[in-house]
Amino acid sequence: RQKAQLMDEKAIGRAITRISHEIIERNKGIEDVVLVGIKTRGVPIAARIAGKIEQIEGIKINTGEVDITLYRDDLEKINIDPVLNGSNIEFNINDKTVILVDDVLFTGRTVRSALDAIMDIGRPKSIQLAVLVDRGHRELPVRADYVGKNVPTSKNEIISVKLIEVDSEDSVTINE
Ligand code: 3GP
Ligand code: 5GP
Ligand code: MG
Repeated sequence: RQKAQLMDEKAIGRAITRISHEIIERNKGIEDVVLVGIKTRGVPIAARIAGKIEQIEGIKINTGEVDITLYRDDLEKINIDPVLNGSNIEFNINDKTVILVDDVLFTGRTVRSALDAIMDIGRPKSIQLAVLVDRGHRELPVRADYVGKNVPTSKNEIISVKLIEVDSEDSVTINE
């Protein structure tokens, strides 16, 4: 059951623009910054941030992806670790600031697994996290450095993130 729309196309666009500016500001430029999107919807969000940063700074930013599946039978249950299915990072991440990008941050388990995947590949200078929606309920000491929108949820609510690249529309809604 759909309850309310939290973000429309314009709001998502503005959040991505703001996050892009924040990334540039916090890192004093983007010379050493690379992006890694977490599949599925973290990937188009990373691509949009890369496009926006290129628009602002005139520099192309390397963008890769990791594919992590969470086996969660029950939203309320703490579950086994997420599984890394693969990654596509075709550039050097040593001494880079790697910014992980995902659509929704919930327990933090997917991000923890993505951190493992990144550290297997190389030794970044630092790793930061950008998410479109932070819905709370962390089960690990994980926080996002860049947040599109903080959405307090109950555990049985679900945030639906739709992106044009995947779902042919841009919207964030809260469902029950
Ligand atoms: P995503 O691949 O774009 O992140 O996990 C498959 C999809 O199910 C996810 O899309 C996500 O949007 C949606 N989803 C909704 N609630 C959850 C949840 O609690 N865990 C996971 N892993 N996915 C969820
Ligand atoms: P976590 O590992 O932090 O529990 O969950 C993060 C991953 O699960 C994200 O990749 C995200 O896509 C998905 N996820 C968790 N909760 C939700 C939700 O309410 N809505 C959507 N769309 N995805 C969710
Ligand atoms: Mg996701």
